[in-house]
Amino acid sequence: MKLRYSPASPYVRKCLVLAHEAGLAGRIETVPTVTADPASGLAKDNPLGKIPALIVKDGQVLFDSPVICEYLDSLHRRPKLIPARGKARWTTLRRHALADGILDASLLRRYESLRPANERSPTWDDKQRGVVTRALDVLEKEVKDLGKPNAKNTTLGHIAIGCALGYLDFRFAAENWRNGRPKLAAWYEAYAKRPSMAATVPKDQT
Ligand SMILES: N[C@@H](CCC(=O)N[C@@H](CS)C(=O)NCC(=O)O)C(=O)O
Repeated sequence: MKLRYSPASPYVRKCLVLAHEAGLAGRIETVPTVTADPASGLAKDNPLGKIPALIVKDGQVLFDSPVICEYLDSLHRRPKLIPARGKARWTTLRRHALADGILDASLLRRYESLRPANERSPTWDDKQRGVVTRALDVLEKEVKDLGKPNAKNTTLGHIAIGCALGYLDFRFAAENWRNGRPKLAAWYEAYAKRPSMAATVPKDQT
């Protein structure tokens, strides 16, 4: 499988962390892709022009990280990272959605910050920052339910939350999301040590 990839993308990271947890990382060939570069050919693979995009055996291209995660989770025989049914499934999907919401709002803020100063909207930035703040406050309340970060209880929900917090450290370190959220900070400190997270620490594409 080939994965359209950037080491800076938190959505890509989510897929790779899941691949590591599932024992599939060795089957994924990463294809460094600069989304803004038309020569990358990305639009041919994903008309939405986004990474991650996963090119599978029969040539089909899967995109949007939730779809890719679902596909990868179907390929292995370890305990599933997306529970098949029951409360565990809905809790996992809700956590995934909450963490992706943090990412979506943070990416909007990141893109806004890269626009020329006279085209930026502080109102827009405040709105997105508010989204992130509210979601983090919910996580601080719910983090006790995540349990100890270990291979046994890891789900896509945990992975997505870990990647979202890692992205805040990567791009918004000065805002220090840990302030007032000691329980979430402690959980993340332990979770970030998982080999799957340590192997995928974000960095700028060179
Ligand atoms: N919902 C998508 C979001 C993917 C996304 O926004 N990726 C960013 C990189 S972190 C991207 O490709 N941005 C390029 C663009 O929006 O033009 C997913 O979960 O895969």
